[in-house]
Amino acid sequence: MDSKLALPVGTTLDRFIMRNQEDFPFATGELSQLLRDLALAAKIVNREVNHSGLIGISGAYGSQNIQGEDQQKLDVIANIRFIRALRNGGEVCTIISEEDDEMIQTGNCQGKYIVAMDPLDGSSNIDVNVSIGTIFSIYRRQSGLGEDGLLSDCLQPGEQQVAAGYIIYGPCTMLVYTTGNGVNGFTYEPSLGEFFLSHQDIRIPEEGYIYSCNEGNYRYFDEGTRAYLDYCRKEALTARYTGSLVGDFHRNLLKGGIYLYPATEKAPQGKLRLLYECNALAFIAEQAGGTATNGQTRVLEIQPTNLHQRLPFITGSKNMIAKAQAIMQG
Ligand code: AHM
Ligand code: MG
Repeated sequence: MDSKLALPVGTTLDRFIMRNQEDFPFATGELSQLLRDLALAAKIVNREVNHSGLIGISGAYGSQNIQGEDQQKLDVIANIRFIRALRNGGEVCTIISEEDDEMIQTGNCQGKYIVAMDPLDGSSNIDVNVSIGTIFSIYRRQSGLGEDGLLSDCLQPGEQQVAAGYIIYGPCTMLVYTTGNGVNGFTYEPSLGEFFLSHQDIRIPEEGYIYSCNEGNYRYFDEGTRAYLDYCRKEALTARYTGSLVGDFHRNLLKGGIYLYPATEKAPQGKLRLLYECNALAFIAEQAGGTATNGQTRVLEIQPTNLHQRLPFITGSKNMIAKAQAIMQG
């Protein structure tokens, strides 16, 4: 008999979440349920993403989000799907989303959790069939139960995250997440409708050879950033950049590398958002043995002051980032 036939089918995400919950004797199961709600929304969005070209939902929606960027139809759909799943789940009192100007109150005033999300990141890549992703952060509310969540519940520094993750819709769909106890990756098996554990305890190599940066902005970067990019070219590192943060981050996580989106003359605060994109990826990077900084400060220590705050973002392999910082600081 072919030995592959005898392989077990593997650990489903549900079982994995349940098993981890058993390690915490007083866990009530609410966070587990919340993770399952996110996984359900991910399956639905995965279906929409896969069919988008066929059912007329790729392309622009005709409106702009708070950042003044054109919303794609799938951005809007993904936002609705995730909000609906979290509202129905009941564990979350307040959601903040890259696609919404204000906090979204779910009406679940007994919900202990806050979710920050970018429902569909890399949206400029939707129409051209390049990987896109969902990014999420989960925080415990600080305010008392029984009321809507407060702005202060949403403006917690990243080190307060209780869980964070992303879903990458690529050649296959994966969900990668951490609850502060290492990073695990699950691959979606569409014929069974399940995520299966495929990448256990992911560790980012300390050294790497890939750098991911939009070098088209070279002339708008400061001198330190230009010096670092000159170094990458001199050392003939491998340049890999798709314009989808989740895809670029995921590659570097598995292979070793550095992702940087520095401040530019056009975007002096940087482009990426602290609450919807950077905190989650910083938490995952650190949990996998990597680092994340805005150039001066560890990302997870930054105290947010507004919901849509941006920052320069550098993340990836520990030694590569140390080298980058040394060069950037001259
Ligand atoms: P989005 O949230 O509107 O999709 O923007 C975020 C994206 C990231 O996925 C990506 O790394 C970056 O913006 C690409 O920006 P640029 O096209 O300036 O290189
Ligand atoms: Mg985004």
